[in-house]
Amino acid sequence: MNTTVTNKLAERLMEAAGEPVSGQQLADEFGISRTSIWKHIKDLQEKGYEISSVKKKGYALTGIPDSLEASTIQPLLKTARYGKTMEYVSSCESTQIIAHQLAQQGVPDGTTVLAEEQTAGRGRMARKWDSVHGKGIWMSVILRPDVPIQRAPQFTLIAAVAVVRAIEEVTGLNADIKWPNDILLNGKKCTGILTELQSDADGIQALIIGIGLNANQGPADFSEEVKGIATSLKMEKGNSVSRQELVRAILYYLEQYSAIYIEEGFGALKLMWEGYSTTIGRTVRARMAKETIEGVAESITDEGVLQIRTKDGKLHGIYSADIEIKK
Ligand code: BT5
Repeated sequence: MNTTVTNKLAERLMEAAGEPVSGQQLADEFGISRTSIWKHIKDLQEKGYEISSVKKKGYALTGIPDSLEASTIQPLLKTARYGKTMEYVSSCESTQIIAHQLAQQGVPDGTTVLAEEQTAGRGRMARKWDSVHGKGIWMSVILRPDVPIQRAPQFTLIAAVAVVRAIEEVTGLNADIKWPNDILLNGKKCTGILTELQSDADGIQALIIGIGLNANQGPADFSEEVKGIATSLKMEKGNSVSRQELVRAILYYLEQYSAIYIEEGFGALKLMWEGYSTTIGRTVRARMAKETIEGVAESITDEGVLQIRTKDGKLHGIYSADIEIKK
């Protein structure tokens, strides 16, 4: 069976928004027989699409499977480029690995990799990322911004704002950003962001923005290690959320905010970032590779650098750290 046709058929029925489309019309549009259309419909039903066949009127889509396959997400997209090229796998070690390989093959800006499950999902500094099957959003977006390398780390901040906006829009939940890469709900982590870089003498070749979002896990879905510090949107909201809508919204805001950042710099998005941040104004402990400091997180610069004032009155510019909020 030609899976491209099956996916296109799914898209076509989604666009019809529940209205029946006749088998003959579909056959004409796709240039195949009505029997072939029927076979593709059967295939979609086996994949979990709910399609009713309405007498004399045709096929109507009444439900889509809870999957991150391109065919379920692409019809929803409101982006110009992001997500237009999508790679979906049921299981992989890490979507970052796949994205790095694709980036080297020259895929376009905005190419997105999605997985139902990761067997070796990773965080910063080779930490593990819990990525249970079918309940979270494990995605990597390949960006090809024309900016100097020094401006790469701020994409983590941009992505954080995009994810918080998406969570707000789709679920109504108000999440907070803990600088630089954590998104929290009621103080617990629901999303982590990992920005990796491919560069050469000419500058950035690709940025791989990895987003791990806990959507529909229950407490038992987390490993012992993260149980006490992690949460999911479902756990906070009390009901399941649409992963497809979330991916749609994340890609939308990521495209919007990246464009602003590339054109105008972080300053243009700083106010919004600060509005969502739980870090500014708090006493924090910042653990870095070589030292740990404690002080008040006063502000963030236009370069995305966190400014911490220690008790001795000194101001420290922090580029990356693990932040513990004290009060
Ligand atoms: C991060 O690292 O928060 C970045 C996570 C990025 C994950 C995405 S998923 C798609 C893409 N593919 C990948 O392989 N990775 C990216 P960091 O700040 O270092 O935080 C890691 C820490 O978060 C761990 O040491 C745990 O304490 C905690 N953690 C692990 N899994 C978690 C989960 N599912 N939810 C909340 N916290 C978790």
